[in-house]
This record gives sequence, C-alpha cells and structure tokens, in this order.
Amino acid sequence: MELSITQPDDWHLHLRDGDLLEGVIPHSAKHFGRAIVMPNLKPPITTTAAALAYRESILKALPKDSSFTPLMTLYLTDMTSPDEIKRAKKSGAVYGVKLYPAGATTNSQDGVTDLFGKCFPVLEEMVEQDLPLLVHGEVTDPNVDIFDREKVYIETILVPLVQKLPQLKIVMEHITTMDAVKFVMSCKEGSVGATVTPQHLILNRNALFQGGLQPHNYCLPVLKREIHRQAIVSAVTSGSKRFFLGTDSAPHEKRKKECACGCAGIFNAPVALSVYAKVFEEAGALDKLEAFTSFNGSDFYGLPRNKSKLTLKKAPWKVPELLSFPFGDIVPMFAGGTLEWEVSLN
Ligand code: OTD
Ligand code: ZN
Ligand code: ZN
Repeated sequence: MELSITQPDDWHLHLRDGDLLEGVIPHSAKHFGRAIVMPNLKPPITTTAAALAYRESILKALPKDSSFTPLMTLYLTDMTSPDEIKRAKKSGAVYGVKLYPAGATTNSQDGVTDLFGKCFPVLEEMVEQDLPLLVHGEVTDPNVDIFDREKVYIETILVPLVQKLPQLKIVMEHITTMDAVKFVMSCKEGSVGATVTPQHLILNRNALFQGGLQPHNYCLPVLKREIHRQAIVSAVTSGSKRFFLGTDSAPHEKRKKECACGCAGIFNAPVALSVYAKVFEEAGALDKLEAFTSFNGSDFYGLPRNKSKLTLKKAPWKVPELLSFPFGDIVPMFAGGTLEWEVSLN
C-alpha cells in the first residue's frame, strides 16, 4: 500500500542551536516543508533581531539541496513590548509568539508570570498584527498534580483569555487531554487550534514505567491516561480542521536523558510521520491523514499549502538504536523498534 500526500509541515519543533542544530536538522528537513521553530534556547529568543539571527544559523545548518523553511517565533516574557510585536510582524520571518508559563518546561524560566497584567498590551498588539499566541498550556503551581496541570490551565487561563480577547488567534500546543479537546472544540474554528504530537497519540502514561523507568518516553506535558489518548486520537481522526501536526521533537543528548535528573523531551523527528500514519490507520482514518499533516496547519496560519508531494509506503523499517554525532549520541523515539510506514521521497 502507498499513500501520496502533500508535503507535511511541522507546526511545533525544537531545533536547538550549535552542534545539536546541525545534527538534528536533516531529520526534520527530510520530511517537512516548513516548521514553526520554538524559541526556548539559552538565552531565549525574545527579540526579532535574535529570531532573525537564529533563522540565519538554521538556514546555514541545512543540507545543501534542502528547501526547508523555518518559521520563527518570539519567546514572550513579562518585559516584551508592543513595539517588539510590530517589529516581529514587519520582519516577515516571525509567525507566532510563544507563551511559556515560567517554569513549565525546558528553558521556560524566563517565561510569563503575569499574562493578564504586564503582557496584556502585547496580546492586544498581537491581535492588531494578526500574530498568533502559541501556548504551553500547563499551570506551574507545584501543588497542582502534574497530570491535572493542563486542565487547570484551561480553566484558569485559557477560558478567561478567550473571553477577554476573542479576536486573538491561539494555538494550544501539544494537547494531551480530553479537556483540551473539549476546549478547542468549544472555541471558534480558525481562532483556536491545537497541535498534537506523535507520542501523545500513540503512548499513554504506562509507557513511562513499562518494564522499568523509561526516560526516553518522558516529555512535558507528561503522557496521560488511556482515556485522554483516545480522546485526542478521536479528535485528530475526526477530520476537524482545528487539529494539526506538531511533533514537539525535542532532542537531548542520551547522557542528559539517562541520568539522575533526566531532561524532558522526545526526539521524534525521524519517526513522526510513520507514527502519525499508524495512528490514523488504526483508527480507520487514513483518508483524513493528509489534512492533519499538510492542510490544517497552513490553513490556520493563513499560509499557502505545500505544492510538493511525499509518499508513505506500508513497509516495515527499523528505527536506529542510536544516532551518533561528533558531540554525543541521541536516542530517537522507538529506538530499535520496527515501524510499519516508511517515508519515501519523490
Ligand atoms: N517538552 N521538552 C522540551 C520542550 C517541550 O514543552 C515543550 O514544548 C524541550 O526539551 O525543549 C519537552 O518535554
Ligand atoms: Zn511546551
Ligand atoms: Zn515544544
């Protein structure tokens, strides 16, 4: 069996910088036409000038024949100014502003502490400039159970935000719960969308502990119960335009995952399309796959769909155990496993 689909885009990607960038970027550029590049570097990409410089280094790191296009984002802080939003839009290179609640995930310590206060003028300017807010939707209160942090964020931040600023375009990133599905479905189509990762579609929280602690399945937001996984599978395979592909591929060196205080993040770029295809096939919804991978995201962002095609072949292939780079090793998602859909490039 073969499926020919319009080339997909990745609407949520961590490309890192330096050696790591050079090592991982070919894996995204091979399959995806464009990607929304997350700004959680050290230091974070908080200005348009920094986003433009980062964009240059991404372009430099690309394989020679690649036409991959990075779509840049700004990292929102309590200090971001409305003028910075104007500059971002004017640059033509920035496509969204990323909201990390301070402390919610990797390199989020400079994130937002006062969204409805200090950040409000910036949000109003984003409406003006038609720049979407990309949200890591989890509360950071240590008293809230880690499995409830998305639900509580929706109730305490997203519902009031949509009420206060209904014109603001929002992407709820990497949704993991039925609560998030319900929230997105309750909003106006085209104004609130969501990205969905391969791991949250195919794994539930048991995968963190199967046969022993599994650090390579640890990411944030953390994997959830099976009922939540089923809810997001139903959402993406329903054909709704509100949900689109965002891998959240987040590479860390093996030694930083396999240690006493392992980093959060799953490097899924090499396997993402195979996993999405498997999920849609198992749901009997292969006819809905292309809209999810290749139409819904660009339509939401108001960008043209890709013109080129890519073929998915139903053929088993072995995921490498390890990817070795001059700086160290990275363990990909499903390392050493066999996947059933192979990407073949036209
Ligand atoms: N989650 N790891 C990272 C980011 C994401 O919240 C995220 O988007 C990372 O390493 O940058 C992770 O587990
Ligand atoms: Zn996030
Ligand atoms: Zn991410």
